[in-house]
Amino acid sequence: MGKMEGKMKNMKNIEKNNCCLGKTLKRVFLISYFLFLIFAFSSCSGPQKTVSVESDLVVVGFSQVGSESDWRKANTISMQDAFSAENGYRLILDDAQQKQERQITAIRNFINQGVDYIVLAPITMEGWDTVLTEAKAAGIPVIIVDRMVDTDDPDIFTCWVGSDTRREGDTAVQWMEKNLNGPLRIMHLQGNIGSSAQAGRTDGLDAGLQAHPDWELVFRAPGDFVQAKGQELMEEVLEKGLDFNVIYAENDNMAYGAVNALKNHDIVPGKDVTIISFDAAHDALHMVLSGELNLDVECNPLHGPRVRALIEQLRAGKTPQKYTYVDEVYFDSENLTEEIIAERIY
Ligand code: GYE
Repeated sequence: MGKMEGKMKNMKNIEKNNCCLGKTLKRVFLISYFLFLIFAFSSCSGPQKTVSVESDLVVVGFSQVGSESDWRKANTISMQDAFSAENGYRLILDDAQQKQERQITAIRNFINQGVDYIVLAPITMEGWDTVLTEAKAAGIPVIIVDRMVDTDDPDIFTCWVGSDTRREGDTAVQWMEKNLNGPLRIMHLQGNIGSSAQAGRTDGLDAGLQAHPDWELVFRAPGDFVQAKGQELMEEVLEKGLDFNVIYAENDNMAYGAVNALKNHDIVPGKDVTIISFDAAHDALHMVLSGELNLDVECNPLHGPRVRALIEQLRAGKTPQKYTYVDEVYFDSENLTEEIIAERIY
């Protein structure tokens, strides 16, 4: 092979190599482009998918009173479980920390966000007309849960579910009539003044006081359903040296506080003093069994599935019953057992 021929061959090889290199580059480019398209499409469809899944969820704004008691905490959990994403809901939970202004702000935020339903556990009965009229004008159904609202226009809310707290008070009074011998000197720890839970239980006791001249009200003050406040009030009463033989605590947490205060003063709860409470939370029921509490009137906090059932009726175009009262019982040493406590969720 001559020199010239050799050079030509080398040139061809270089050309051939260049050509292969070009093809390879082209391939790499095409593959990258292809991969880029796949990535671009998949990343486009990602968020779209999430949005469409999310937009299928029914949005519920829930204005909760606070977390003042075991009852309230159980109630919040019940709502969160019932309105989970698996059940097709997105729950926006607002804890108002026992302040009505915060509940009103929360409802206005729900209206601005355009939620599908508003659920309100109202701290007090009064003061809802304006904001609920705003919700109605925005076309958002409002379900009231647990406590009542007091309004001249019941059309500003769709329906209500909760406890008959006046009946709970009457149950306690009937139990006192049957189980205690007068004269009674009663020390009364009240819940949030102006809430239907307080009003019902207080009205029940007042009717009892009216009917029994040998029942005397020694002390009455609000402990806002909070354990620490119940204990503080009880300490105050003990320091004042007031004489009493019954404590009527409008919820379990205030009863726990009262029991602690009695123990601090070497008074035996349930024996030296009869203690009546409301809610029937697990810890309180154990105290009924051990004899530290004498009566616990049940107040059921498991409203989540009940509120969901109401919303499901509304979604199906039905008109739910305006008021739904939950059936409740009471517990004392006569009817309570470990098995009963073990079966109870709350
Ligand atoms: O008894 C109390 C809670 O509104 C029925 O509120 C509810 C009451 C309940 O904090 O423990």
